[in-house]
Amino acid sequence: MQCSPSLVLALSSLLGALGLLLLCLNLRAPSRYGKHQEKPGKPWARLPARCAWFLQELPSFLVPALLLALRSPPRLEPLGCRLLCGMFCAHYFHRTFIYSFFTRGRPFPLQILLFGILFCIYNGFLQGYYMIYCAQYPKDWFTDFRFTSGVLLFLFGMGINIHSDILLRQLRKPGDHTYKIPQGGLFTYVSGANFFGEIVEWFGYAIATWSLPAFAFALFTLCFIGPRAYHHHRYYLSMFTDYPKSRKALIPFIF
Ligand code: NDX
Repeated sequence: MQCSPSLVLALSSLLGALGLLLLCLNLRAPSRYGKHQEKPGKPWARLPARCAWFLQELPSFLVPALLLALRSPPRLEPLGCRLLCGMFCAHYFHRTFIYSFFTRGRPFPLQILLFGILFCIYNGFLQGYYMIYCAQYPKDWFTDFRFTSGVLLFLFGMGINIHSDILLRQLRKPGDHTYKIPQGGLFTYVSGANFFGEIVEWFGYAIATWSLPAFAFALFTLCFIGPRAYHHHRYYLSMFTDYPKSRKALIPFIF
C-alpha cells in the first residue's frame, strides 16, 4: 500500500466536518443513548450494553491492528507504527476488552450501535493508514517538545477518563440502571469528568503525533462529547435538587 496524501486530506476533512455537524445537532438534542434515551424502545431494537460497547469499539482496535499486521514495504514509518500501537491501539484495547466487559450501562439502541460501528471502522482505518504509511518523523522526535508534552497530556487524560468511568460504574450494583450523583475524582469539579479526560487524551495524541487525522479526531471528540457533558449537567440539575451548585459541566471552574 502506498500513502495517498489526498485520501488522508479528504478523510480527515470529512471527520472534522462530521464533528461540526454533530456539534450543531447535539447542541439542540443529545445522542439518544444512556440517560438521554427517550423511551426504552422495543427489546429487539436494543443490545445489552456490554455486547454493544464491545462490538462498537472493536473495529477501532482491529482495523489499525490488521493494517499493522498486513503492512508491506516500501513506505513504512516505524515510529508512526510504535506511536499507533502505544497510544491509539492501547486506548481501544482498554475500551474494547476491559471497559466493555465491566460496564453496567443500560441496553444500547441498535441503530446508534450500527452508526457507531461504521464510525469506528472509518476512524480506525484513517488513523492506522496515516500512521503506518504516511507519517514521517525525524530521528530525534522523541526529544521534541510536541512529543513529550503530547504523551504526558495523553496519559493524564487517559488516567482521568479511566478513573472517572470506574467511579460511574461503582454508583451501581449489577442489574441496577438508576442514576445517582457522581462523587469523587474530577467529578468534584465537573459533571462530565470522563468526557474531559477523553478530550484531553485525544488532543495529547494529536500533539504527540502532530498529524492531521489525529487533530481531526480530537476535534470530533470535542464536538461529540463536549455537548454530551453539557446535557448530562442539565439532566443532573433537573433531577437532583441537592446537586452541587459549584460543579461545572465540562471544564473545571470555567464551563
Ligand atoms: N461511542 C465515541 N450520527 C459513540 C457511540 C455513538 O466511543 O454519526 C463516539 C464512542 C456514536 C458516536 C461514538 C459517534 C457519532 C455517532 C454516534 C451515534 C450517532 C452518531 C455515530 C462512536 C452519528 C449521525 C449519523 C446523525 C451523523 O445507563 P447508562 O448507559 O447511562 O450508564 C452509564 C453510566 N452512568 C451512570 N451510572 C449511574 N449514575 C450516573 N449518574 C451515571 N452517569 C452515567 O456510566 C454508562 O454505563 C457509563 C458512562 O456513561 P456516560 O454517558 O458518561 O458515557 P458514554 O457516552 O456512555 O461514553 C462511555 C465512554 C466514555 O469514557 C467516553 O469518554 C467514551 O466512551 N466516548 C464516548 C463517545 C465517543 C467518544 C468516546 C469519542 O468520540 N472519543
